[in-house]
Amino acid sequence: LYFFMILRPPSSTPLISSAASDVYKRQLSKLALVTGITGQDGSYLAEFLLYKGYQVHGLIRRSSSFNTSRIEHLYKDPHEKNVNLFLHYEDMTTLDSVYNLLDKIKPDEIYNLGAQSHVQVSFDMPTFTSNVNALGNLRILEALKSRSSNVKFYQASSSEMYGSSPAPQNEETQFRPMSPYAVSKLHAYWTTVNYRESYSLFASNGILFNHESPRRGRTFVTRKITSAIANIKAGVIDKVYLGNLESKRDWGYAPEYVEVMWQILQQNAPDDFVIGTGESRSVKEFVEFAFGYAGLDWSKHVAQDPKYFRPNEVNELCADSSKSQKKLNWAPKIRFEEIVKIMVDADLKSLGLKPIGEGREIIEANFGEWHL
Ligand code: NAP
Ligand code: F7E
Repeated sequence: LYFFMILRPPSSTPLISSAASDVYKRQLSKLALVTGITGQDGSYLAEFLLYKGYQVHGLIRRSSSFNTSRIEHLYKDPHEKNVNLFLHYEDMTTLDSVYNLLDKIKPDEIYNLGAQSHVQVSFDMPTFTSNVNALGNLRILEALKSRSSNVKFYQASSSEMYGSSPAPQNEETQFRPMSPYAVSKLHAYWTTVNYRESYSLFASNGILFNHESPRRGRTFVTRKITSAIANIKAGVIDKVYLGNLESKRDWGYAPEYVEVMWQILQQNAPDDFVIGTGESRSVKEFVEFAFGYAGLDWSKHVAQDPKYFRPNEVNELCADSSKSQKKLNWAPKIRFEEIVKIMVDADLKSLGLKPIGEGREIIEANFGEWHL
């Protein structure tokens, strides 16, 4: 992928041709712009939208090492026929080309997933986190406002915004953020609401609770655990060091959550929706179940290191998704134990080890078509 990008550097000759919007529209039903396309959710969303017949434009940031591994399988040389995925260099901290891109691409839908998404890192890099997460959202909405556009806008809001508010949390629950990440996401949440109400933009928030997958970044706790299990099985490491094992999270399966992002933008009116499974488990429960599934005794391999404790911790998140169930007819298919099995199996397989096997069956039984 980088090979093609280097041949046609976006700054001088973007993957867009000069007759851009006409060329882009072609016979495709819709056109989407996705920030954060190289992330866990962005990569699944791109896959889902391409399956739905969309032309997808993704923003990727310049990096001296590859950051596109999650979308390599979707990318084609733009010189080929029937190319429906286009990438543009951009950074959420500037969004220099956002006006230009809106004019050229004329997207029907924008999914704003680009973020510094690591809560602990946000304590170390608070101003950067706000610049990307809070001001990045504002930069896009300002551009949309000035174009009096009909574009539908999705903001990736987070259950972290609830912070210390007692579980279960729904759309009416008070926000009490406990990290710079949560504060930055709250800024973006309210900006989205404010621009909807002030300028009649179609702008919606998905307040998503934690969602995981084999594509989850390895520094988030679930993937850190499942990846460590595979490495322990392979004899590469003997121990994994974690922080707080008592906090509880509502863990769902990421591919299901990108489907609902799309659904939120297919509503007749913009609105805000909580999405989660309604089941909250502790980090310790995740550890116990994952190690048990792989046939390992967790107490021999898990240790704690104070460096993974946060200055402030969200104790329990658990979604009350009744509004989404009613209005979007949405209910989660994949539950806690199934997610763990899918992730452990995928990490075993990636190291050339034999998966236990149930993970594949769970995906086949619940998905088809776009997510196999
Ligand atoms: P992720 O894997 O960390 O992906 C974040 C994406 O944002 C990556 O593509 C990353 O690019 C991009 N990005 C970061 N900084 C950027 C910058 N300065 N300019 C341009 N792009 C930048 O996150 P995710 O789990 O897919 O989550 C997607 C969105 O949902 C995020 O906004 C996150 O905060 C939010 N969210 C996630 C969850 C969850 O449980 N996963 C729950 C609620 C809300 P690189 O690949 O180059 O780093
Ligand atoms: O932590 C504890 C940690 O980093 C989960 C992001 O996608 O979801 C995610 O944020 C819990 C916390 O996710 C380690 O203290 C223990 O209580 O996997 P995490 P998160 O902070 O919940 C929300 C909804 C988002 O929006 C975010 O973008 O696990 N924990 N030991 C640890 N966490 C990490 N990362 N590493 C540890 O070693």
